[in-house]
Amino acid sequence: MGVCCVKSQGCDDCLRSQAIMHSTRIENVKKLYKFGKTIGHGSFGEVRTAVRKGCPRLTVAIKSISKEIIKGQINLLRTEVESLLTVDHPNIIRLYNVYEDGNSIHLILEYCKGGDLFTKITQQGHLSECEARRLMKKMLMSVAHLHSNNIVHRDLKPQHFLFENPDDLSELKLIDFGLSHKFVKYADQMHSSVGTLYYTAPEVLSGSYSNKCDLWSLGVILYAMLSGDLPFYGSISCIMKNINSGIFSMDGEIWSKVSQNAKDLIRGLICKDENQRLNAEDALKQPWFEMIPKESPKFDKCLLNSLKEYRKSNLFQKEAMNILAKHLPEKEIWTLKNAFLSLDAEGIGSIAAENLTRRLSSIENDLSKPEAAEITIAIDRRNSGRIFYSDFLAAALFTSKIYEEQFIEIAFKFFDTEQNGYLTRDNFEQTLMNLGKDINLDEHQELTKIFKNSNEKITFQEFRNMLLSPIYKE
Ligand code: PIT
Repeated sequence: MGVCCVKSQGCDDCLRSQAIMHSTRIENVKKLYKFGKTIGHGSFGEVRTAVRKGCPRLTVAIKSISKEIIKGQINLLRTEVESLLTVDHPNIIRLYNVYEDGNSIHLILEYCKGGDLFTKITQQGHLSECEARRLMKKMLMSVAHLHSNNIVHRDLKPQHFLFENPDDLSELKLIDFGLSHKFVKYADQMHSSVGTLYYTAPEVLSGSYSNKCDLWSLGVILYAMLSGDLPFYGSISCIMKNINSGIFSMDGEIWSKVSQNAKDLIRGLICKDENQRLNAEDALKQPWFEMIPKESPKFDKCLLNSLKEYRKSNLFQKEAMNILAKHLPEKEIWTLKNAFLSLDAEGIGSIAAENLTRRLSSIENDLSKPEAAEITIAIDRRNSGRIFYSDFLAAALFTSKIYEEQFIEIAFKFFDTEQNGYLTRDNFEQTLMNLGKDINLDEHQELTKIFKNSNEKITFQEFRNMLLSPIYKE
């Protein structure tokens, strides 16, 4: 050990030897980000804004967890990170990266500047049915996505839904996966007591529950949005007694103006019997949501062309576009997001590969079924038979050039971990590893070729060319 290890901010080697997470990047985050104000307190730590050095327009939220405090509960943090890396949905906060230094673990997260749903409800008293419907659909979609990936959140409450920006039509994002949990479908029920009481399902109080507990909480949130009240309130013992009875009222002035369809949905969610309670997919099919116009997917020439060209892209281009896509603000990808959601027939935030293939070959006469399948396979980066959101965006953006050039620089800096102005194969592979992405043998060889072509160092100019003149010649 060197002299620097006496201090907590040691050299890279000593930091590495103190690492407690498996594949996080050992880095002094203060070298990369300039920290700003504190914006919240997530589970186990404080959340601050930060600006990426060299990218003044890239603001992120950083949740820093003290290693001292997390000691003994490191598995909870690992599950939190694992959950965040698994999910990929427009209504779930993005985790960009995880760093570890001498004292802390830092989660680099998407920055939402519109405040939380709790503040909105308290400021407005209660929300209109139209607004509550729009927001509840997004909440259910985020939960359907979690559950389809075998993740249960366990701590849903209005404080954990953030608005991306202060606009009326802002996107809503689910945060705080500190209590999230992987569950095994149809197998063991989960045991332990978590969450905030008001929103907690009766079976959680008794310690044995499934992913259905999230649906109960969403029912309580919907109740709160429409009335500004809580279905179960009072002293702790009173709340627990009422939750256990499952009995609540929707009487009074406010409720007289609420539609029967909305009340039916609340009753379908705040339902004591888990087996009778709606799941997220079925809740989305309830009549209350029929008022929201269904969009049919718009495949314009530009989108179609981009998907077609993406098939010919190399691994480097695919992963770089994925990172770029993840950093684009909502307003830049609004139409692509809606195209994705309208293809998502099940409402679970991923598209079955065969659906995309069918759709592609039906809209484009000169595209054969095998060619359409080839496009789909190229987009299915997880080899899972399902297309995930950021991979779809990456393919849709590939030749579109609808994004501003600054985002190419942001993507480059993301891989340029040593900040030396070029990317090595190590930088690239390490970054993918941190994101939980495995590279197979074929991909390994593909990377060897790509880096060999650039003398083992990819400069920003070369990186930019690969993204802007997409069909990169070998
Ligand atoms: C923001 C703004 C903000 C808080 C957060 C993000 C927190 C995010 C978060 C916290 C977690 C977690 C995942 C995300 O597991 O005010 O952009 O504990």
